[in-house]
Amino acid sequence: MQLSEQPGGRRAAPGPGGFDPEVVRKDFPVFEHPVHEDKRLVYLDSAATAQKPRAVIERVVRFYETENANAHRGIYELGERATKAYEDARETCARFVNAATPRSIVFTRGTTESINLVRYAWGRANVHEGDEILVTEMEHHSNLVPWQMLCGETGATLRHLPIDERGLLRTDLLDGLVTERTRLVCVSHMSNVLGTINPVREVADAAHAVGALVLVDAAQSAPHLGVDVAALDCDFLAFSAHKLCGPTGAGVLYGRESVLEDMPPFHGGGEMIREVWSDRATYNEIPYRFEAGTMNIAQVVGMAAAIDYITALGLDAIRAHERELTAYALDAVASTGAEIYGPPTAEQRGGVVAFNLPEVHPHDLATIVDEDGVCIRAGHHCAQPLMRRLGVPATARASMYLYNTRDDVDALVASLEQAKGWFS
Ligand code: C6P
Repeated sequence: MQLSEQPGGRRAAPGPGGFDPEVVRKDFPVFEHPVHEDKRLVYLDSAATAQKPRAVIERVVRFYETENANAHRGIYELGERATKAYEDARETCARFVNAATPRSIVFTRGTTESINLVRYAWGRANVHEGDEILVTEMEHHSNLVPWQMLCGETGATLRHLPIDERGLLRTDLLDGLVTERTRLVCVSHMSNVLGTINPVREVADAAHAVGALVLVDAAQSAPHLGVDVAALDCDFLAFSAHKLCGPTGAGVLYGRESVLEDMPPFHGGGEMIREVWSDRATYNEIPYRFEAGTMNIAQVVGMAAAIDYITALGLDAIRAHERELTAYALDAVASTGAEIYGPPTAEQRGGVVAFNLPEVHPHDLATIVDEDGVCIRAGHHCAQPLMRRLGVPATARASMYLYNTRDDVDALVASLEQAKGWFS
């Protein structure tokens, strides 16, 4: 962690439990810059993308200034520095998800690409007519549309695990929905709309009992809860750097080593090959078999710096802070008369609060609160089937992270109250 110096060179004192969001906030240069000329930035859209601490920005700059070359190409010293930074990042990611080996870590551009890699490389080889893929009713389009496409290509059937009225997964229905025809179960660890934290291990056990594999969309959980692929017992897990304070353009696909070993490549091109003839090629070992062409090296290095940053702060401390802030936000937003979607308690959800104010379109709401420097997202949040299940076309959504404080929630609520006044 890069603790910010206070004026006079003293470090700010940490709050109870050693975690103080006011101190953390100072690590993020974006908060030094007002919006709308003089408004304090109230950033409540971290589920879309997180802000970047100085440690990450400086690491990317240092890479470009002192290590920049292509990875796994140049045998000169600069090239070796780039390769080392890139491969060190793989080890950081392996430790972060508790993978047994860095060979299980494939770099991608983010969660969406990670899931599409599985769709193409694993799906085309393993999913056939008559097979079934099970997804949940709360999936982001990234963990839904690729499976619709794969089913369309192969003649497999897509099935859906419903949610209940509180936005919790109906795991009681797993027995009937996971059958000997099921090849893959795809589940989000934490919903980007409802915030629901799903019982992934229970889903994985049901899938494995019939020989199916499990893919976990950890886009929201990796930054806020941390993930442990051994404890989850998943076969694939995907996340993006940009939601955990890292750069855009980098992400990870974790794959169980034995599963990756048996998978054909995704993209064809440089570095993913062992030997090439004019009419055929043999392929590299894992994970390089899945990393064709020049990768986003600086972004991957920045992702490792982001992981170092959040792990130094402690995922448990981040989660405890977000749980406390979410409980506060659930009460505060409810006090405006808004309808809130998702589980009722902060224990069951991450720091995401999707809501609607009666009679106010969420897009209008987001535009109005922006005038006060408050950034929230409005829309379907790339989860249109879930919106239909909730019976709404769209919601507003406030999402919190390690740098948010009660002041941010208070600013949102004050702005919502003002917006209500305009529409009454
Ligand atoms: N959700 C949101 O505002 P990418 O874009 O590939 O980094 O992540 C896709 C993705 C996959 N799964 C979940 C659960 C997600 O939340 C996201 C991204 C953002 O909710 C942008 S739509």
